[in-house]
Amino acid sequence: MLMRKILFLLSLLSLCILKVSAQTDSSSLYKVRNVMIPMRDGTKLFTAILYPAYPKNAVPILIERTPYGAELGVREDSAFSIPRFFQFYNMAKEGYIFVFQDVRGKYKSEGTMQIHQPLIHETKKGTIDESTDTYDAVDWLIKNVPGNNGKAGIAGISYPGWLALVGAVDPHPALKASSEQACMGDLFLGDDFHHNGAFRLSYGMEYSYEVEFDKTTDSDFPFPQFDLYDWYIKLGSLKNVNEKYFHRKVPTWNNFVAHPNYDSFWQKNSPLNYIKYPQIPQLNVGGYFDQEDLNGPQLMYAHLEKKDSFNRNHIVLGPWYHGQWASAKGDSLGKISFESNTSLWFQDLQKKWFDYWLKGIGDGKFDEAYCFQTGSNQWKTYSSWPPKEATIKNLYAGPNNSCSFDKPASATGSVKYISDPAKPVPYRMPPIEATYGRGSHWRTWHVEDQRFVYSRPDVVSFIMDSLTEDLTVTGQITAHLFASTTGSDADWVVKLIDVYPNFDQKSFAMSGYMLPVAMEVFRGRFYKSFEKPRALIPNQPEEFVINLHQINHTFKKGHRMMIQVQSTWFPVIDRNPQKFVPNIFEAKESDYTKAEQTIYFSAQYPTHLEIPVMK
Ligand code: PG9
Repeated sequence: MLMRKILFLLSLLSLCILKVSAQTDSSSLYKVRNVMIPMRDGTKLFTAILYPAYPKNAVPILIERTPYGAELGVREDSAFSIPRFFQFYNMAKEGYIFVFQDVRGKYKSEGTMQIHQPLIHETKKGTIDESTDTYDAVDWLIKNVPGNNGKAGIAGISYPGWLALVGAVDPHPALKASSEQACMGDLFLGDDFHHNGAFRLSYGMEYSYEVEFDKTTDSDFPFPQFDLYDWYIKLGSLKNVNEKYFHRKVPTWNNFVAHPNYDSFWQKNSPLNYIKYPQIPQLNVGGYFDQEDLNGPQLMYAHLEKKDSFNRNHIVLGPWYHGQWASAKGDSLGKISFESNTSLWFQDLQKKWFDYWLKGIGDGKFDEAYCFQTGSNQWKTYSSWPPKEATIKNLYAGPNNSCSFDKPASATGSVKYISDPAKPVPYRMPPIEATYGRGSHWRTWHVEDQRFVYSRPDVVSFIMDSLTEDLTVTGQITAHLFASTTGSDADWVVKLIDVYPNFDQKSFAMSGYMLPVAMEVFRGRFYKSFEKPRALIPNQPEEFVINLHQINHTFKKGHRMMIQVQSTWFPVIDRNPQKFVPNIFEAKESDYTKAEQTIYFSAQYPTHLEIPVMK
C-alpha cells in the first residue's frame, strides 16, 4: 500500500496552524471541512474538503478517493499554511479545492468494502460500485461546495489510482480529467498479489491483514521478529496462514486460497477486462521500479490506447518506487542517482495537466509519452509508446556464463543448479523487514545490487563483454527461457542486469554494481494456460515466455549486460513445492522437494531476451 493515510499528511498541518502569521501568503492558506456525503443507496461516505481560506475566484475540485483513511487530522475551519511536502503543493498555491474521501466500508465511511471490486453498474442496472460512488460524490461536491468552478478532476496512487481509473468510467459531466497513478492491472498476472501466477506471499499476506483485519484502521501483522526470512520459512505450507493466524477471517486471503488459478474470479477482477476506452483525458503514471504495481500503468495505457480515438490517453514513466513521484525527493532511489529531481518535474507536469483541463490554462498540447531514461538520466518524450523506431535484438545466453547478440550455433549447451525450497534465494538483502514495517527496505529492493545473490550456487548468470559504446534500450523486454526441471513444477525468475565497470570512474563507490533494470517471475505450471495449470514433464525442455516489462535505459560504454536466472525469490514469492499439486495453498510440507533445474543455450533451445535497441 502506498503512503498510509493521505501522507499522514495533514495531521502535521495542525502544527502549521500555529505558525500562520500576518506575513503568510494568503493564497496558500487553507481550511478543512468534514462532511458525510450520501450515495444513491443512502450510504454516507466520509469526506474531507480542503479549501482555500481566502479564495480570490472560483476554483476546480481535485478528488482523491481512498481505502487508507481520508481524515486529515486538522481542526475544522482553522486557517493553516499548506506544507511544501504536500504532493499538490504547487497546485494549492494557485487555488484548488482538494477532496479526500473514504471509500465505502473503510475508516469513517458507512457500508462494506470489497477489495478491488469489479464494476457492475453497467451490467446489473441499479447496482452501485466505485464508479457510481464517484459520480455521486462529484454531483454532491459541485452542488454543495462553495467557491468551486463547476469542474472536477480525480487522481490517486495505487488503490486510489485504481479508484481514479474506475471513477473515470461513465463519469459525471463535471469530471473533466483523471490521472491514475500506479494503478494495478491484473492481480493474478502481474500486480500486487501475483505475478504470472506466482503468489506474492509476504505482500499478499501482510496487505490483506492490514486492510481487512479491522475495518476502522490499517493493522500491522504482529510479527514476533524483525528479520522475517526465517519466520516465513518456519511458516511452512501456506495452509498454516489460516490454521495458525487468520482463522478464515481475512476475506482476501480466503480468495487467494479459493482461486489458485486464473479463473473467472480473477478475470472479472481485472480492469483490463472491464475498462473499455478513455471517456475523459487520462494521464497514466508508473514507475520502472515500482515494487507493487509496475505492470498496471504500462498495460492500462496500452489497453486504452487501442481505443483512443480522441487522443485522451497519455503515459508518464519515471525511475520510481511505488508513488515516489508524490514525494519531495525524486533525485535518487537507493544508491542510484537520477541527477535531477524527477518528482518535482512530474509534479509540474501534473499541474499543467489539471490546470489545462480544469482551469483552461495552457495550450493543451501534451506529448503522448514522457518516459525518463535511466542511465543517461534524461526525460524523453515520444509520439508513440513504446517507440516504433526501436529495433529488436536478441541477447542470448551462452557457454561459460557468457551472453552476446550472437545466436548459439552449438547443438548442446546448458547449465544446471539445484533449487531447494528449504533454502530459497532471498529477494532482497536481509534483514527482510515487514513490508511496511519500521526501517523497511521494501521501497528500494528493485534497484538492489544483485551481487548479494550472484555467487549463490542456485543462481546462474550470463554476462557480456564490456560495451564499446552506449546502448539504449527502450520498450518491452521479453524473455524466452528454455529450461527443464527434474520436478513437476518450477518457478523461473529472469533478470536483465546492468553491470557497472570494475572501476567506475564516474562514481567510484558504484564500481561493480549489478543493477537490475528488468526482472520478473513465472510459475511453471501455467506454461500452457493460466486457467488450467499442468504438471511439467520432468527433464523436458520447455520455452517459457516472460514479459519483463518496459524500460528506457542506457547501458553506458564500459558497462556489461547480464542475464540472471533463479527459481526462488523469497518471501516476496511463496515457495513452489516443485512437485505439482492441484492447489499450492493446500500443499503439504512433504510436497516441498529439491529439484535440479537446467537452463539451455543451444541452437535448438536458445535462451534469450528480446531487447528493443534505439539508434
Ligand atoms: N498496491 C496497493 C494495492 C492496490 C490494489 C490492490 C491491492 C493493493 C496499494 O498501494 O494501494
